[in-house]
Amino acid sequence: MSTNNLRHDWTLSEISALLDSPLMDLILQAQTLHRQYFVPNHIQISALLSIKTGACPEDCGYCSQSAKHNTDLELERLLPKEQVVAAATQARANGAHRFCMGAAWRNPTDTNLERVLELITAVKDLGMETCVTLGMLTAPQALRLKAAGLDYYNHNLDTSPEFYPQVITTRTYQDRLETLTHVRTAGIKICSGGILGLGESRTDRASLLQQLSNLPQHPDSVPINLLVKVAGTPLAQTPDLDPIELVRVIAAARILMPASHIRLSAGRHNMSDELQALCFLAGSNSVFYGDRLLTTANSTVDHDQNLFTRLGLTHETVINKQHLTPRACSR
Ligand code: SAM
Ligand code: DTB
Ligand code: SF4
Repeated sequence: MSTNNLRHDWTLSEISALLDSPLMDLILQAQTLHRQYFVPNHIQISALLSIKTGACPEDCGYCSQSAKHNTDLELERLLPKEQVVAAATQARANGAHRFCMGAAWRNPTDTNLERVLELITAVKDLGMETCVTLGMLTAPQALRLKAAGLDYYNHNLDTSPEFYPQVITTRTYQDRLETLTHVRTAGIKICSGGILGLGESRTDRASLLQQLSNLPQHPDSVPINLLVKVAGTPLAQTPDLDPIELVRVIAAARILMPASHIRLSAGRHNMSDELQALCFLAGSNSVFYGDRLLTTANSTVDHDQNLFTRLGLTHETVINKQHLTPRACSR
């Protein structure tokens, strides 16, 4: 199948019908499509580093880094290049081939951006793919990131347009879509997904998937985060999402965006190995890898290496700055 067959006109009722369908049918359809687009049993792994932590002026209700919430977080200014390179080198030694750097900004100033460009160059020199998530971007900023060789920009839609105002009030849905337009126009690959377990309904989850799959191009990478409840945030007391719902959303994302990497993202730390295996069966083929996410714990590297071995999953590594890449098959 070629990527020309990808659809960008999914209706809400079609997506809701997928989410409502019997789980085994949904998983079978997702895994069948997965094998038409990707090498089976292969996952992409990205390491994360918070390069500027906390004191963010946005009010995202789930986030430990918002200055509006009373969380117990140690603030950090933009890290020096040596510290970032050391972290990327360690991530590469652990087996990660993409390094994703996150900054708690509403948007980068041009001075901030200048420093991030240096970090991108330094990480690329290690032979790793680069991803950054810096908040909103202008069109010229996106072009500068592209010129520095940035591979991916992460900017999530987070939830449905309908539920969004209950989670974030300081930045609009439209702002997010505009940043994605600037990133796409600059020719940078898009990483965009959302968070589940915020108290949204199944219809909200369908609506988020509709927004993502009806973008002019499907995001290359779609992170599906499960809320990590952080004490002091407005969403800390939200009831747990039924884990089967996470599996359904992953399977639906795989069906709607068959050529995209679907990343099982935040929340793996609290998931059983069996739930993660079900998510991989449902079409997830990417994870954040490393003992930490941005400010919270992730599944440990030891645990993941053991899990990948038990499941027979393989991934790319970087050796002598050369990518060994069994790539997606028909993209
Ligand atoms: N400040 C930038 C922004 O918001 O675009 C980048 C960093 S932000 C932490 C990246 C994404 O991480 C958010 O959009 C959200 O989807 C996810 N995230 C943040 N806190 C989370 C939490 N407590 N649980 C799950 N996902 C979370
Ligand atoms: C994404 O979708 N998830 C990552 C990454 N993009 C930047 C961040 C998860 C953050 C989880 C909470 C924390 O560690 O602060
Ligand atoms: Fe700031 Fe990003 Fe956290 Fe929102 S998710 S408060 S923008 S760091």
